[in-house]
Order: sequence, then C-alpha cells, then structure tokens
Amino acid sequence: MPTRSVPAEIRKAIHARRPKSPVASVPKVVHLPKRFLDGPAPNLEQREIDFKEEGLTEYAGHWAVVLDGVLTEEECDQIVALAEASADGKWERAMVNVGGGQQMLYEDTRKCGRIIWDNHELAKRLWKRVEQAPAVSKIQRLEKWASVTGYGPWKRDEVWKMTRLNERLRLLKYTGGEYFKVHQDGIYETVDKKERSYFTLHLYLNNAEGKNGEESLKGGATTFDSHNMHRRIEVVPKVGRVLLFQQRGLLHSGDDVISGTKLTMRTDIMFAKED
Ligand SMILES: O=C(O)CCC(=O)C(=O)O
Repeated sequence: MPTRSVPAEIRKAIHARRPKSPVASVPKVVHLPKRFLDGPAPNLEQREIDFKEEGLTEYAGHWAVVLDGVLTEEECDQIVALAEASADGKWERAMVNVGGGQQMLYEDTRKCGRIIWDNHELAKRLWKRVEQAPAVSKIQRLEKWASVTGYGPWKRDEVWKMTRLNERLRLLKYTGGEYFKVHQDGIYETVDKKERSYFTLHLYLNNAEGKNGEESLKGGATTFDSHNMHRRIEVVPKVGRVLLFQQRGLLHSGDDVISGTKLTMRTDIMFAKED
C-alpha cells in the first residue's frame, strides 16, 4: 500500500509511459507539477556541525550542515506521493551494490524499504532551495580541501566546482526495528569520469509525530559515529530538514527505528574539475 494517497493535482501531473509488456520494476515517468518548489525555502535556518566542539574530535574540520525549513510538510508529502506513483506504490527492499551491476540483499547492514526515483527536475529545484543557505556557498568550489577531495586533487592544485544534485533520488522508508548500520558513503563517479560526488544530501520527509492516527516515530536519527563507536552526534528527523555532509571519512548510520515510520530521501552532490 502507498504511504500517502496521491492528491488529485498530482495524479494529473503523472504521465505513465508503460512498457509494451509491463515489467514490475520499470519505473513510471512522473513529471512534477509546474510550480512545485517554486520560490524560496519557507523558513530556512542553518546549523553547522562543529565535530570537535560536539565531541567527535577525530572529525575536527570535517564539514556537515543541518538546514531546517527547506521544504514544507506538504511539499514533502508530495515528494513521497510522486515517488510512490513512479513505483506503482511499491517499496522494494534496499539492496547493496556488489559490482558488475549486481545487487544483493544484506539486511545485517541495511534494513529498510526503498524507491529509486530518477528525476532531474526535482534534483534541480531542490538544490535551488538548498543553495540559499549561506553555509552552502563553501562547497560550491573546492580548492585545497584535502579532507573532502583527498590528497591527489590537493597535490595537483585541482579545483572542483559543484555541477548538480545527482538525479538518482533514493527514498528510504524505515519501520519498527529497521536501520542503516554504520558506514561511510562512497564517492560516486559518472561513467565518463567527468563528475564525482564529494557530499551527500539527506532530506527528511516526515516528522516524529505521526499524522492521521499513525504511530509516532521513535529512534531513527542519522548519527555520526566516532571511530570507536562510543561517541555520537545525532541529527533527528524533522520534516523539511536537510542534512549535508562530506562523504570522505565520516562514519554515520541510520539508528534503529523503534516505532513509527521514518521517510528520507538521499542523493549526491556532484562536482567537475575546473579547466
Ligand atoms: O537514513 C539515515 O538516516 C541514514 C541513511 C544513510 O546513511 C544512507 O542512505 O547512506
């Protein structure tokens, strides 16, 4: 069953192009309503995470920012409805890439539902909201920033410029007992090797208080973990909240959801080398 019913205006914006012989895993093409995410972030606030100050000294100088009020609750509900429409309402189990285009189910490392939704337009409009935050100007151009790019680009005096949000949007849905165990995000490189990701974006799509009689969410924070796993910084899910962080060197996890449902959307921030 879909998590949310699809409002009429969104149903109208959905153009389903079905394959000649329907295959369950072929996503539908879903267009965004014309004015969706038009205009500025409704209530933008930013908080930079100071890893040293907050007790994760091994990550001193690493970059992570929490942005609140990037989207309204209604906009988040619409994203969920549109993504579900693209997948015929089906949340598949989240799999792990094992190379050679193969995926495996490893529920000891991640256990949750997933919809992969490729949508350039949503990625573009979401980034327009996110880049309004002053802190984000720092990651538009990466120069001599070895903790983010590694020492290769640093030694070669390379400058990497932000190009776009990856259109591959991964929606994750966690219910009772589900989790994403500790890991570090991999740097994604495009096939032509012209672009690579250096930062991750998480958008939280629901609040802890359950709506319409749904059970409220307990647990499920995105947590930065110390190397020995004894210290942590938690980012609690909140509708319309965005968490941005560097991919290199930052251990993190999605804490167990004890009750209720947690919905997030994750993608990569892409960069290309300046000539
Ligand atoms: O859902 C979360 O809080 C974390 C998920 C995560 O780390 C990931 O998608 O790589």
